[in-house]
Amino acid sequence: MITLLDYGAGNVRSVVNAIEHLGETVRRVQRPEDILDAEKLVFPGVGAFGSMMQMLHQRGFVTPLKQYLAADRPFLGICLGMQALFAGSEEAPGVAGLGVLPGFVRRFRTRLAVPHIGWNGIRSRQSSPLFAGLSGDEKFYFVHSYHVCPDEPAVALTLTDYGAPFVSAVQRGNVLGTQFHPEKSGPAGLRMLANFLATDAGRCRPQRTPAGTALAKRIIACLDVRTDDDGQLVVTKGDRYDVRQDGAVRNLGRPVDLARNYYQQGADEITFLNITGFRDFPLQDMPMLEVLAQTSREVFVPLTIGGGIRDFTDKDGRHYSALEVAGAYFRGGADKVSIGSDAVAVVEDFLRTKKATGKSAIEEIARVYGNQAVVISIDPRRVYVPSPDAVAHHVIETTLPGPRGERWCWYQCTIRGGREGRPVDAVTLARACEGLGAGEILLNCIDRDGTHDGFDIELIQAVKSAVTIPVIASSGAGCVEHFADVFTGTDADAALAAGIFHRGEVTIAAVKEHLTRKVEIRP
Ligand code: 1PR
Repeated sequence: MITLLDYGAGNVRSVVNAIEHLGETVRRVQRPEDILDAEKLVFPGVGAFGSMMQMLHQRGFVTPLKQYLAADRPFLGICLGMQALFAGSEEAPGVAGLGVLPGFVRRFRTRLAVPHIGWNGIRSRQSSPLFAGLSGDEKFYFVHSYHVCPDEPAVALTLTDYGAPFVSAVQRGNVLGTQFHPEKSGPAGLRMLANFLATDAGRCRPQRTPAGTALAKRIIACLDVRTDDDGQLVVTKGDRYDVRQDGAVRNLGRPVDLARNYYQQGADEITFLNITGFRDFPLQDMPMLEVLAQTSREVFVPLTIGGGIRDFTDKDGRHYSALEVAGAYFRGGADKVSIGSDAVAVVEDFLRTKKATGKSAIEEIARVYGNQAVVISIDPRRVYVPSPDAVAHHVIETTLPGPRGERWCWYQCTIRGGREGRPVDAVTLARACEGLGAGEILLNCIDRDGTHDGFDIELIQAVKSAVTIPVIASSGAGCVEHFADVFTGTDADAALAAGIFHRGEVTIAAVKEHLTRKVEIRP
């Protein structure tokens, strides 16, 4: 029996799912005494350092937790749950941590993007029960802006490089902590969790210790989901966003089955887009929440869900905020939500008024769940113009001239699944959303969607060079070479594809094999 310290701040479902998947039962701490009764305690910190400590105090958990840790009983802190062990954090000046390990938590000082999001490696510094069965070449999923700086070098269990080395796991006796999320780190993460759960795990080192580690470029499988004409929830796929063939919605499979298959093939992330979310309200579309719940029981990599994340008033006059919709998705097992049409409306308002209201979906969700949880899905379409100053938008020079030989174009944002063009360009939208608190851009391209012509390199590089947050290149992948092209031709952080995976034309494993030794990837 594993005891889970859940102080009610958010989604710890994926940790529960991972532990149950490994055959253990989970009991949640209800009362302070439950901490001292634990055989093994897992503490997946969620949210921000200050609010975490406040809630631990309010619920009377601090004293028993310190007693438990002082007695050197088995403990695994994950992310913020590891940071809590230290004296305090720059994230919450003046708030004391548990102070069990000497040292402090500091924000990354690097020219690289912060938060540090994605799959990175570890370099072991000592032996540990966590390492049984690891080769040392594995990558684990990170998402954080702060990292621990222990005063005692001996507690550093692993280092990871991001601009400079930082301590990515700690160990003192039976007290262990990881900055990365084992529950979201695929088979390697499950292995590490299983090692913690095992009663007889001896200490060892991974087979090798790499000289350095690097953040991987991510390969993402995207599932566009909607109900077909028979009312079944299916994965569909558009051709330049037209999902109908001979009048019927294309049906390429069942969402949970495909997601499981992509996880097994090595997808670094899975994205679900509820493509009719703009007209149906997701909280009345419970099958989508069920898809998410089922997927998160079997798929241990980050899950993003989008479609219909906006304020909504139902027919009885009940108002739901975008934050409530997002909250339902996070509780259902999502790690990130993606906002499409509503982001365009927010940015149009922002450009008109030059003021952030603090109340937009982007700002509110980022405030409560963190910037890294907010993805902006952009659906742009190329518009050719005769000269760079023909429109008041971000115009780029193109190597693919237009029908009248135009050498210039801009990328018009659309809403409602490409049905309506709006007077804002993709570069401006991405930059504004970053300013409002978005953590990542999912950059589609209607002209390329479903074409197999390759990613729109010009669009991707224009957006990537305008923001510091990660950009996911999407639309047009037709073969493994296109993934190498997008990673060598742009600074995209991830590449997403749909049609070629759904039709079995290319597997994720084949993409990774092609990228090996050309691009840093998760093996
Ligand atoms: O506007 O917040 O409700 O979100 C709706 C979401 O649904 C948006 O993220 C929007 O991109 C998506 N969406 C709406 N209509 C469609 C459609 O296809 N008719 N799908 C749609 C967009 C685009 C990609 C696709 C890639 C890769 N899908 O995600 O997966 O283009 O495809 P490929 O590899 O086959 O080329 P809101």
